[in-house]
Amino acid sequence: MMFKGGIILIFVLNSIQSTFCQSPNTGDPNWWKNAVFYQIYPRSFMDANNDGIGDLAGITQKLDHLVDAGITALWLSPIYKSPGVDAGYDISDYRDIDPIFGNLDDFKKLVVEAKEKGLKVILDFVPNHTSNEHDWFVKSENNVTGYENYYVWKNGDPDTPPNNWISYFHGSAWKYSEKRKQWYLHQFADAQPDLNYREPKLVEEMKDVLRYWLDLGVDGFRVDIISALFEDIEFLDEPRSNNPNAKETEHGYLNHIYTNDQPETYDMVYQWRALLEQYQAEHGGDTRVMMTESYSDYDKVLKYYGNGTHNGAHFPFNFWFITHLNKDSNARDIKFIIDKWLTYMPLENTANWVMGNHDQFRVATRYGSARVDGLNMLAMLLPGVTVTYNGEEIGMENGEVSWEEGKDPQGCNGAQSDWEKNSRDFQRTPYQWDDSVNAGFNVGTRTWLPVASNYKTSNLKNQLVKGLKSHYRIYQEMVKIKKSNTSKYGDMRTLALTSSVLGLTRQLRDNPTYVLLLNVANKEELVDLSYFRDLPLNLTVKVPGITSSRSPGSVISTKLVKLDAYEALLIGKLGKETISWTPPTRAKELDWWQNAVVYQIYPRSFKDSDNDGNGDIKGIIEKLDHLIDAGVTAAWLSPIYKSPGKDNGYDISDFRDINETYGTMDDFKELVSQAKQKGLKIILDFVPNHSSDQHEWFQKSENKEPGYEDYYIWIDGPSDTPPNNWTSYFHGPAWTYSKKRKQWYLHQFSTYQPDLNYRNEKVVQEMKDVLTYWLDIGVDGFRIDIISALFEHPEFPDGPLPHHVYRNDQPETYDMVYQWRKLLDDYQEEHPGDTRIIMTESYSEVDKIMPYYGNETHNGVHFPFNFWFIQHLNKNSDARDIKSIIDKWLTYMPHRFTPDWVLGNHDQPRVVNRYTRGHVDGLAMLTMLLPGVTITYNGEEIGMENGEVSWEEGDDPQGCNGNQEDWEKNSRDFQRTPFQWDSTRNAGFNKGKKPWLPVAKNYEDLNLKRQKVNNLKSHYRIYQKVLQLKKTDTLKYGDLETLALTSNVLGLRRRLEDNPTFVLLFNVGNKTEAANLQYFDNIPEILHVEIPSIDSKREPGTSIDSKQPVVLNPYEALVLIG
Ligand SMILES: [Ca+2]
Ligand SMILES: [Ca+2]
Ligand SMILES: [Ca+2]
Ligand SMILES: [Ca+2]
Repeated sequence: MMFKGGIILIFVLNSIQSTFCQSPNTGDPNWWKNAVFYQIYPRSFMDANNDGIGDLAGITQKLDHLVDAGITALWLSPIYKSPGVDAGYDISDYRDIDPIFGNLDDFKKLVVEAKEKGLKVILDFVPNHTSNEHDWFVKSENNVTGYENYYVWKNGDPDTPPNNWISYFHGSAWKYSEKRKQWYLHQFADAQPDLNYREPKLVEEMKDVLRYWLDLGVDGFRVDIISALFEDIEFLDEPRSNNPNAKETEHGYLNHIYTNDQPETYDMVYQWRALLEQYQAEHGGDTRVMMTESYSDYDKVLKYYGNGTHNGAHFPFNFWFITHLNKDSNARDIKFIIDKWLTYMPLENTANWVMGNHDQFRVATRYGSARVDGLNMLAMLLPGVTVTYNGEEIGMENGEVSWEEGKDPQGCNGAQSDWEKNSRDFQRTPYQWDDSVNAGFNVGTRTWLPVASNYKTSNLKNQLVKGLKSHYRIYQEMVKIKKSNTSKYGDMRTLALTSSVLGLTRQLRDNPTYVLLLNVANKEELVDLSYFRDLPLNLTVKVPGITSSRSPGSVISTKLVKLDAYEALLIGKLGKETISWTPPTRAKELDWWQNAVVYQIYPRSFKDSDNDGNGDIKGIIEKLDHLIDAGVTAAWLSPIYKSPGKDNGYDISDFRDINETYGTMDDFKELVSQAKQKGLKIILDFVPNHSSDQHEWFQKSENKEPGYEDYYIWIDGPSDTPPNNWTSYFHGPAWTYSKKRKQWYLHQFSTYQPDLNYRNEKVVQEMKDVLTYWLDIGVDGFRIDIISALFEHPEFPDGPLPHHVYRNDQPETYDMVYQWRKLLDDYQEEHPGDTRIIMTESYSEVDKIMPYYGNETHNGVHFPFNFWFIQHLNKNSDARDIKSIIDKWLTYMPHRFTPDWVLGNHDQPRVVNRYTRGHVDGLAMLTMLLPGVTITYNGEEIGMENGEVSWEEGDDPQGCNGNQEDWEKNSRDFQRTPFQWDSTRNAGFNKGKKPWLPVAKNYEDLNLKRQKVNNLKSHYRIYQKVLQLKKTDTLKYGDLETLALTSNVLGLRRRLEDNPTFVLLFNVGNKTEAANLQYFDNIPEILHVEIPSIDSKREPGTSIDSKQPVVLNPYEALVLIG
């Protein structure tokens, strides 16, 4: 592994706020930013009066446990007066305590004692609805003056609800009131009518409720199900969701576009935040905080933080460890989910990590008890707020609650057969304090839910025994570490060290370093920590998980660490000791291809030397100096083999000969020879899946000539019924009937492209010989066309349409790729010289792509094309989208491999058309500054646009074989128009016959010659300059950090000790943006503009003060040096 650090996500926490001045009168504004919030479920925490139900006096008794654990704030699930239809979430008086928990005096006592012990108190705030027994509802239902509009009332026929909205608890979200002769809305149970926030009196009433509790000394609120607050004012029916599993009466049946996350809801959150700030301004003291609950998609959730002009919640709960991860998740999944929150969250905000709560199965149950320590350690070491549900600190498991014993309406109201799935009682059983009767929860005769049967062994008291490793002791140690400056202000880096081991480091200059290693798999793993640059050679074990065999204080080498199954380990180094920093290493010189720029030539459109209208090999030879001038490493030629041309040369009739349109074998040899002299590599397209039906192999096979019978995939069957339901990539069945052979043959592409049969060893050997043949001629490698289609399932089962499980990415396909790699490696042994490479084309999902790199025992391709800039990004993508896509490849790619970045090719609309012209320079800079290989399609270096090709002029079968009205959508001719060399006729492509496709109209303005004029800012000059940077040691070996500095400004830094640092700032939006470079840790004070994009007003050499905001024009991109 050469490149160390690309896979690293840098997240700078609070480095800006780290020097805040604390004045005694204003309290501590930042106490919450690194806090542990502890959720208490009051019914189950501690029962002081032995009636079987936990209570406020019980919580007060147990405050010392929270102090001992190191908790910052306790958050109480609802304790308000309630008939208890929904476990206290149906409130009948917002200003009073339910008698089962005690009374207001008990609450005041709790607050006073908590404050004395340095604990903050957070209350649940349930604003969406009240109980139907609330005084307001009773008055509203009776139309009492002033209360008429406190709830959401609608007229309508008593038999027909006002619209199709469905409640969270099944069935219509409307209930008819016989008293008022109107319907009222309830997004939850019908005993929970929704409050009407369009009524100003109600808004004020609820604000008064907040002030009431603030006056009683609470430190903030957790806001229940904020997403449901407002509903759209039109009350239109909601559309169906795409959830096929949801029944008609279930909430998931509809897409909640009118009842969830409405714009007015965000506004109300901003108003409440303003109220909290105002309250603090008037009353002093520490910051009062607000945290919100919603399970919406990330774009909806993150808006609760605020919108840039208004502050919202201090943090919306991050439930992704609950909703996106489970016991089957691997280290890459975990890393990606962490990165994603940090990427999409604006940098000025504070992250948070929730592992569990009263609505979710216990962590030990969801993830497996062997992972409890690792997850607690992770939640603590991640930057920001940690939220713990009571009992998780001792690794409590789900309790056993039978149908008869059940209390949760979500379980009890459903079918008994769904009990285990629906009920939330299992995670609500009483806290296990000790091994006495009822686990110390009370000394009475009963408990409202049964105590879990394992309480005799699994309880806090046992875990407090001195000298014994326990979940609790580990939790406690981690809370201490969380309070360190390293944890508060240090850099964070995460790496999937293997697919099973997550590594996380926190580092801060002159402070201790912490490294968490977390093996989530049930098998031993070996990891190399030198993938984290700058770690000391030896680290000391600080906190081992309870299954770890290591003792605190033992020293381990970071070179190679062996982790047992499920082992979690926190290792570190004290800041006071002398740290022996590992110098940045260039362990091994990069091989030529590992930071290459591969330039794709589309031969027919590149340069026509004999004026017949088609580009050719001699034309490429003429233009080799352009490639040298641009600085590219290798030219990859789209197919130039003999072909009837039914699919642009991808239908090959002789794998060992050259298409006469392009020239002769001698021309090709001349090209290879001249390229070598100029130091340029030549890569050929290799099209292994199929041949042309004109290939002699196919003709022999169709005639059943001995030896050739099984070169293709032949199947018996009646002539009017294809063997199965597979369709071709080019529409219609994937099978054609041969009248000659009276059998069907398979073609995943057109009928003229029969699939070769790789289950025939002779075919395998023939194609290997083809590779050797071209290697002998001197090519430097191969780009393998549509590798995913190589093998099909041997039994040809019907499959889901169109291209699916049985004929893409079959296990045998990977194996064939590994065989080809071995062929190249063996060839290398026998014919020394520069490495010959293979790269593969497939548009498959991430889990299917990565195995092309190889597995633990075999090397595969040097790199599979990374098409994600094509597939997942476009002109609407913001900086976070781009960062997240980069992170994803680097996370899921095993470290020993080399990443690559493809912006375009002959099958995709031009970059200018998929993005905008404004993006051209920034994307060139970005894909060159990223580690690994950059792939350029010819013409992109000058920012060519899609040409204009009419239906009549078209050539591409994908367009021509379709309907004329789909021409613009289907045809790939637009991105294949001739290269624009200069402003002479035919753009310098030739001086003769009309080119095979028309030259784009803009060629007189947009051509290479114009862009090469000295001192003119041009796409080409920028491409050329940034390509030169790619050859520096910094870009070869340096760390990579990416940050979404704002939602539209992407920041990227590459740095290497004793070398210049390069920073890219790229505004991907069409508005002016100010970026704060201080989010990069240790950024040089002064940087200089190295390369500005063509629209930038900044000149090269301009200095940039990194302490000042850098204002970027729309689409402005700058490479800075420092
Ligand atoms: Ca009680
Ligand atoms: Ca509502
Ligand atoms: Ca020609
Ligand atoms: Ca195939």
